[in-house]
Amino acid sequence: AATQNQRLTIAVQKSGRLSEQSIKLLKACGIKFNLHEARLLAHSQNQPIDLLRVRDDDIPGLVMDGVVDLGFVGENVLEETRLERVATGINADYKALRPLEFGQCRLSIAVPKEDSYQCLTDLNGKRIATTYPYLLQNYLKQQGIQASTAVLTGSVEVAPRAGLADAICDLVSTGATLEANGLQEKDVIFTSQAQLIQRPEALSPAKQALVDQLLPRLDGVQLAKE
Ligand code: PRT
Ligand code: ZN
Repeated sequence: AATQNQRLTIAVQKSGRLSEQSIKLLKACGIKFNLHEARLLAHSQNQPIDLLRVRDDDIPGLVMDGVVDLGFVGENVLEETRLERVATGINADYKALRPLEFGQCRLSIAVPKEDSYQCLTDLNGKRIATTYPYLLQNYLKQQGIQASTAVLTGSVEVAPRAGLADAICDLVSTGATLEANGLQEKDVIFTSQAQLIQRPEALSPAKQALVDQLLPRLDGVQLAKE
């Protein structure tokens, strides 16, 4: 495990919306990687740093469990994992190091365009399809709404048409997917961007020194982009 390893282990999404910019940011910080292979682990050529390339959903848990030292992940996935772990009594601690300037999106409730939806209370007794049941139920509870959920890990936007749910709660960036599926965005329940997070327990002095060197570089790269 990373905890015994003297190399700093960083989890990044293997292939998806956050992969390219996570790697690009690390490269801009001067860490060299060769990523041509379909390997799980990629060693840096110039630093004692390894990249672990996994599904984004696995990254918060790997960091919270200390299996890896750092992780690049969307706040939506991070907060969903945290809420799920808190609800099931599993350690959900982590250190937030930096918000990152990519992966921006929002988690929103949307309903079919022809729906007579006026306000959130119209969702009482309804079923909402989502990939984020903890974030959704947390929000509904705060708002005093009782609605059930249908958990789907993909194709959430087709659930109303398929008769599986009355509404959806899904990630939105441009809104094109909602539009293409005859849905309209009603309530934004969570706004998200990518984050760099660290495991809760202290790192070895050598690894901490690497992180202390990485963060100012990362700040410099992000500042330069503004
Ligand atoms: O395979 P793996 O599990 O690693 O990847 P994944 O398919 O679960 O995730 P991926 O790569 O789609 O997204 C990774 C992260 O990118 C998300 O967790 C968010 O933090 C962030 N992100 C930013 C988005 C979007 N924007 C986004 N638009 N994630 C998903 N979408 C989807 C959304 O679910 C919907 O299907 O894009 C569609 C809506 O986009 P618009 O532009 O049509 O509104
Ligand atoms: Zn995922």
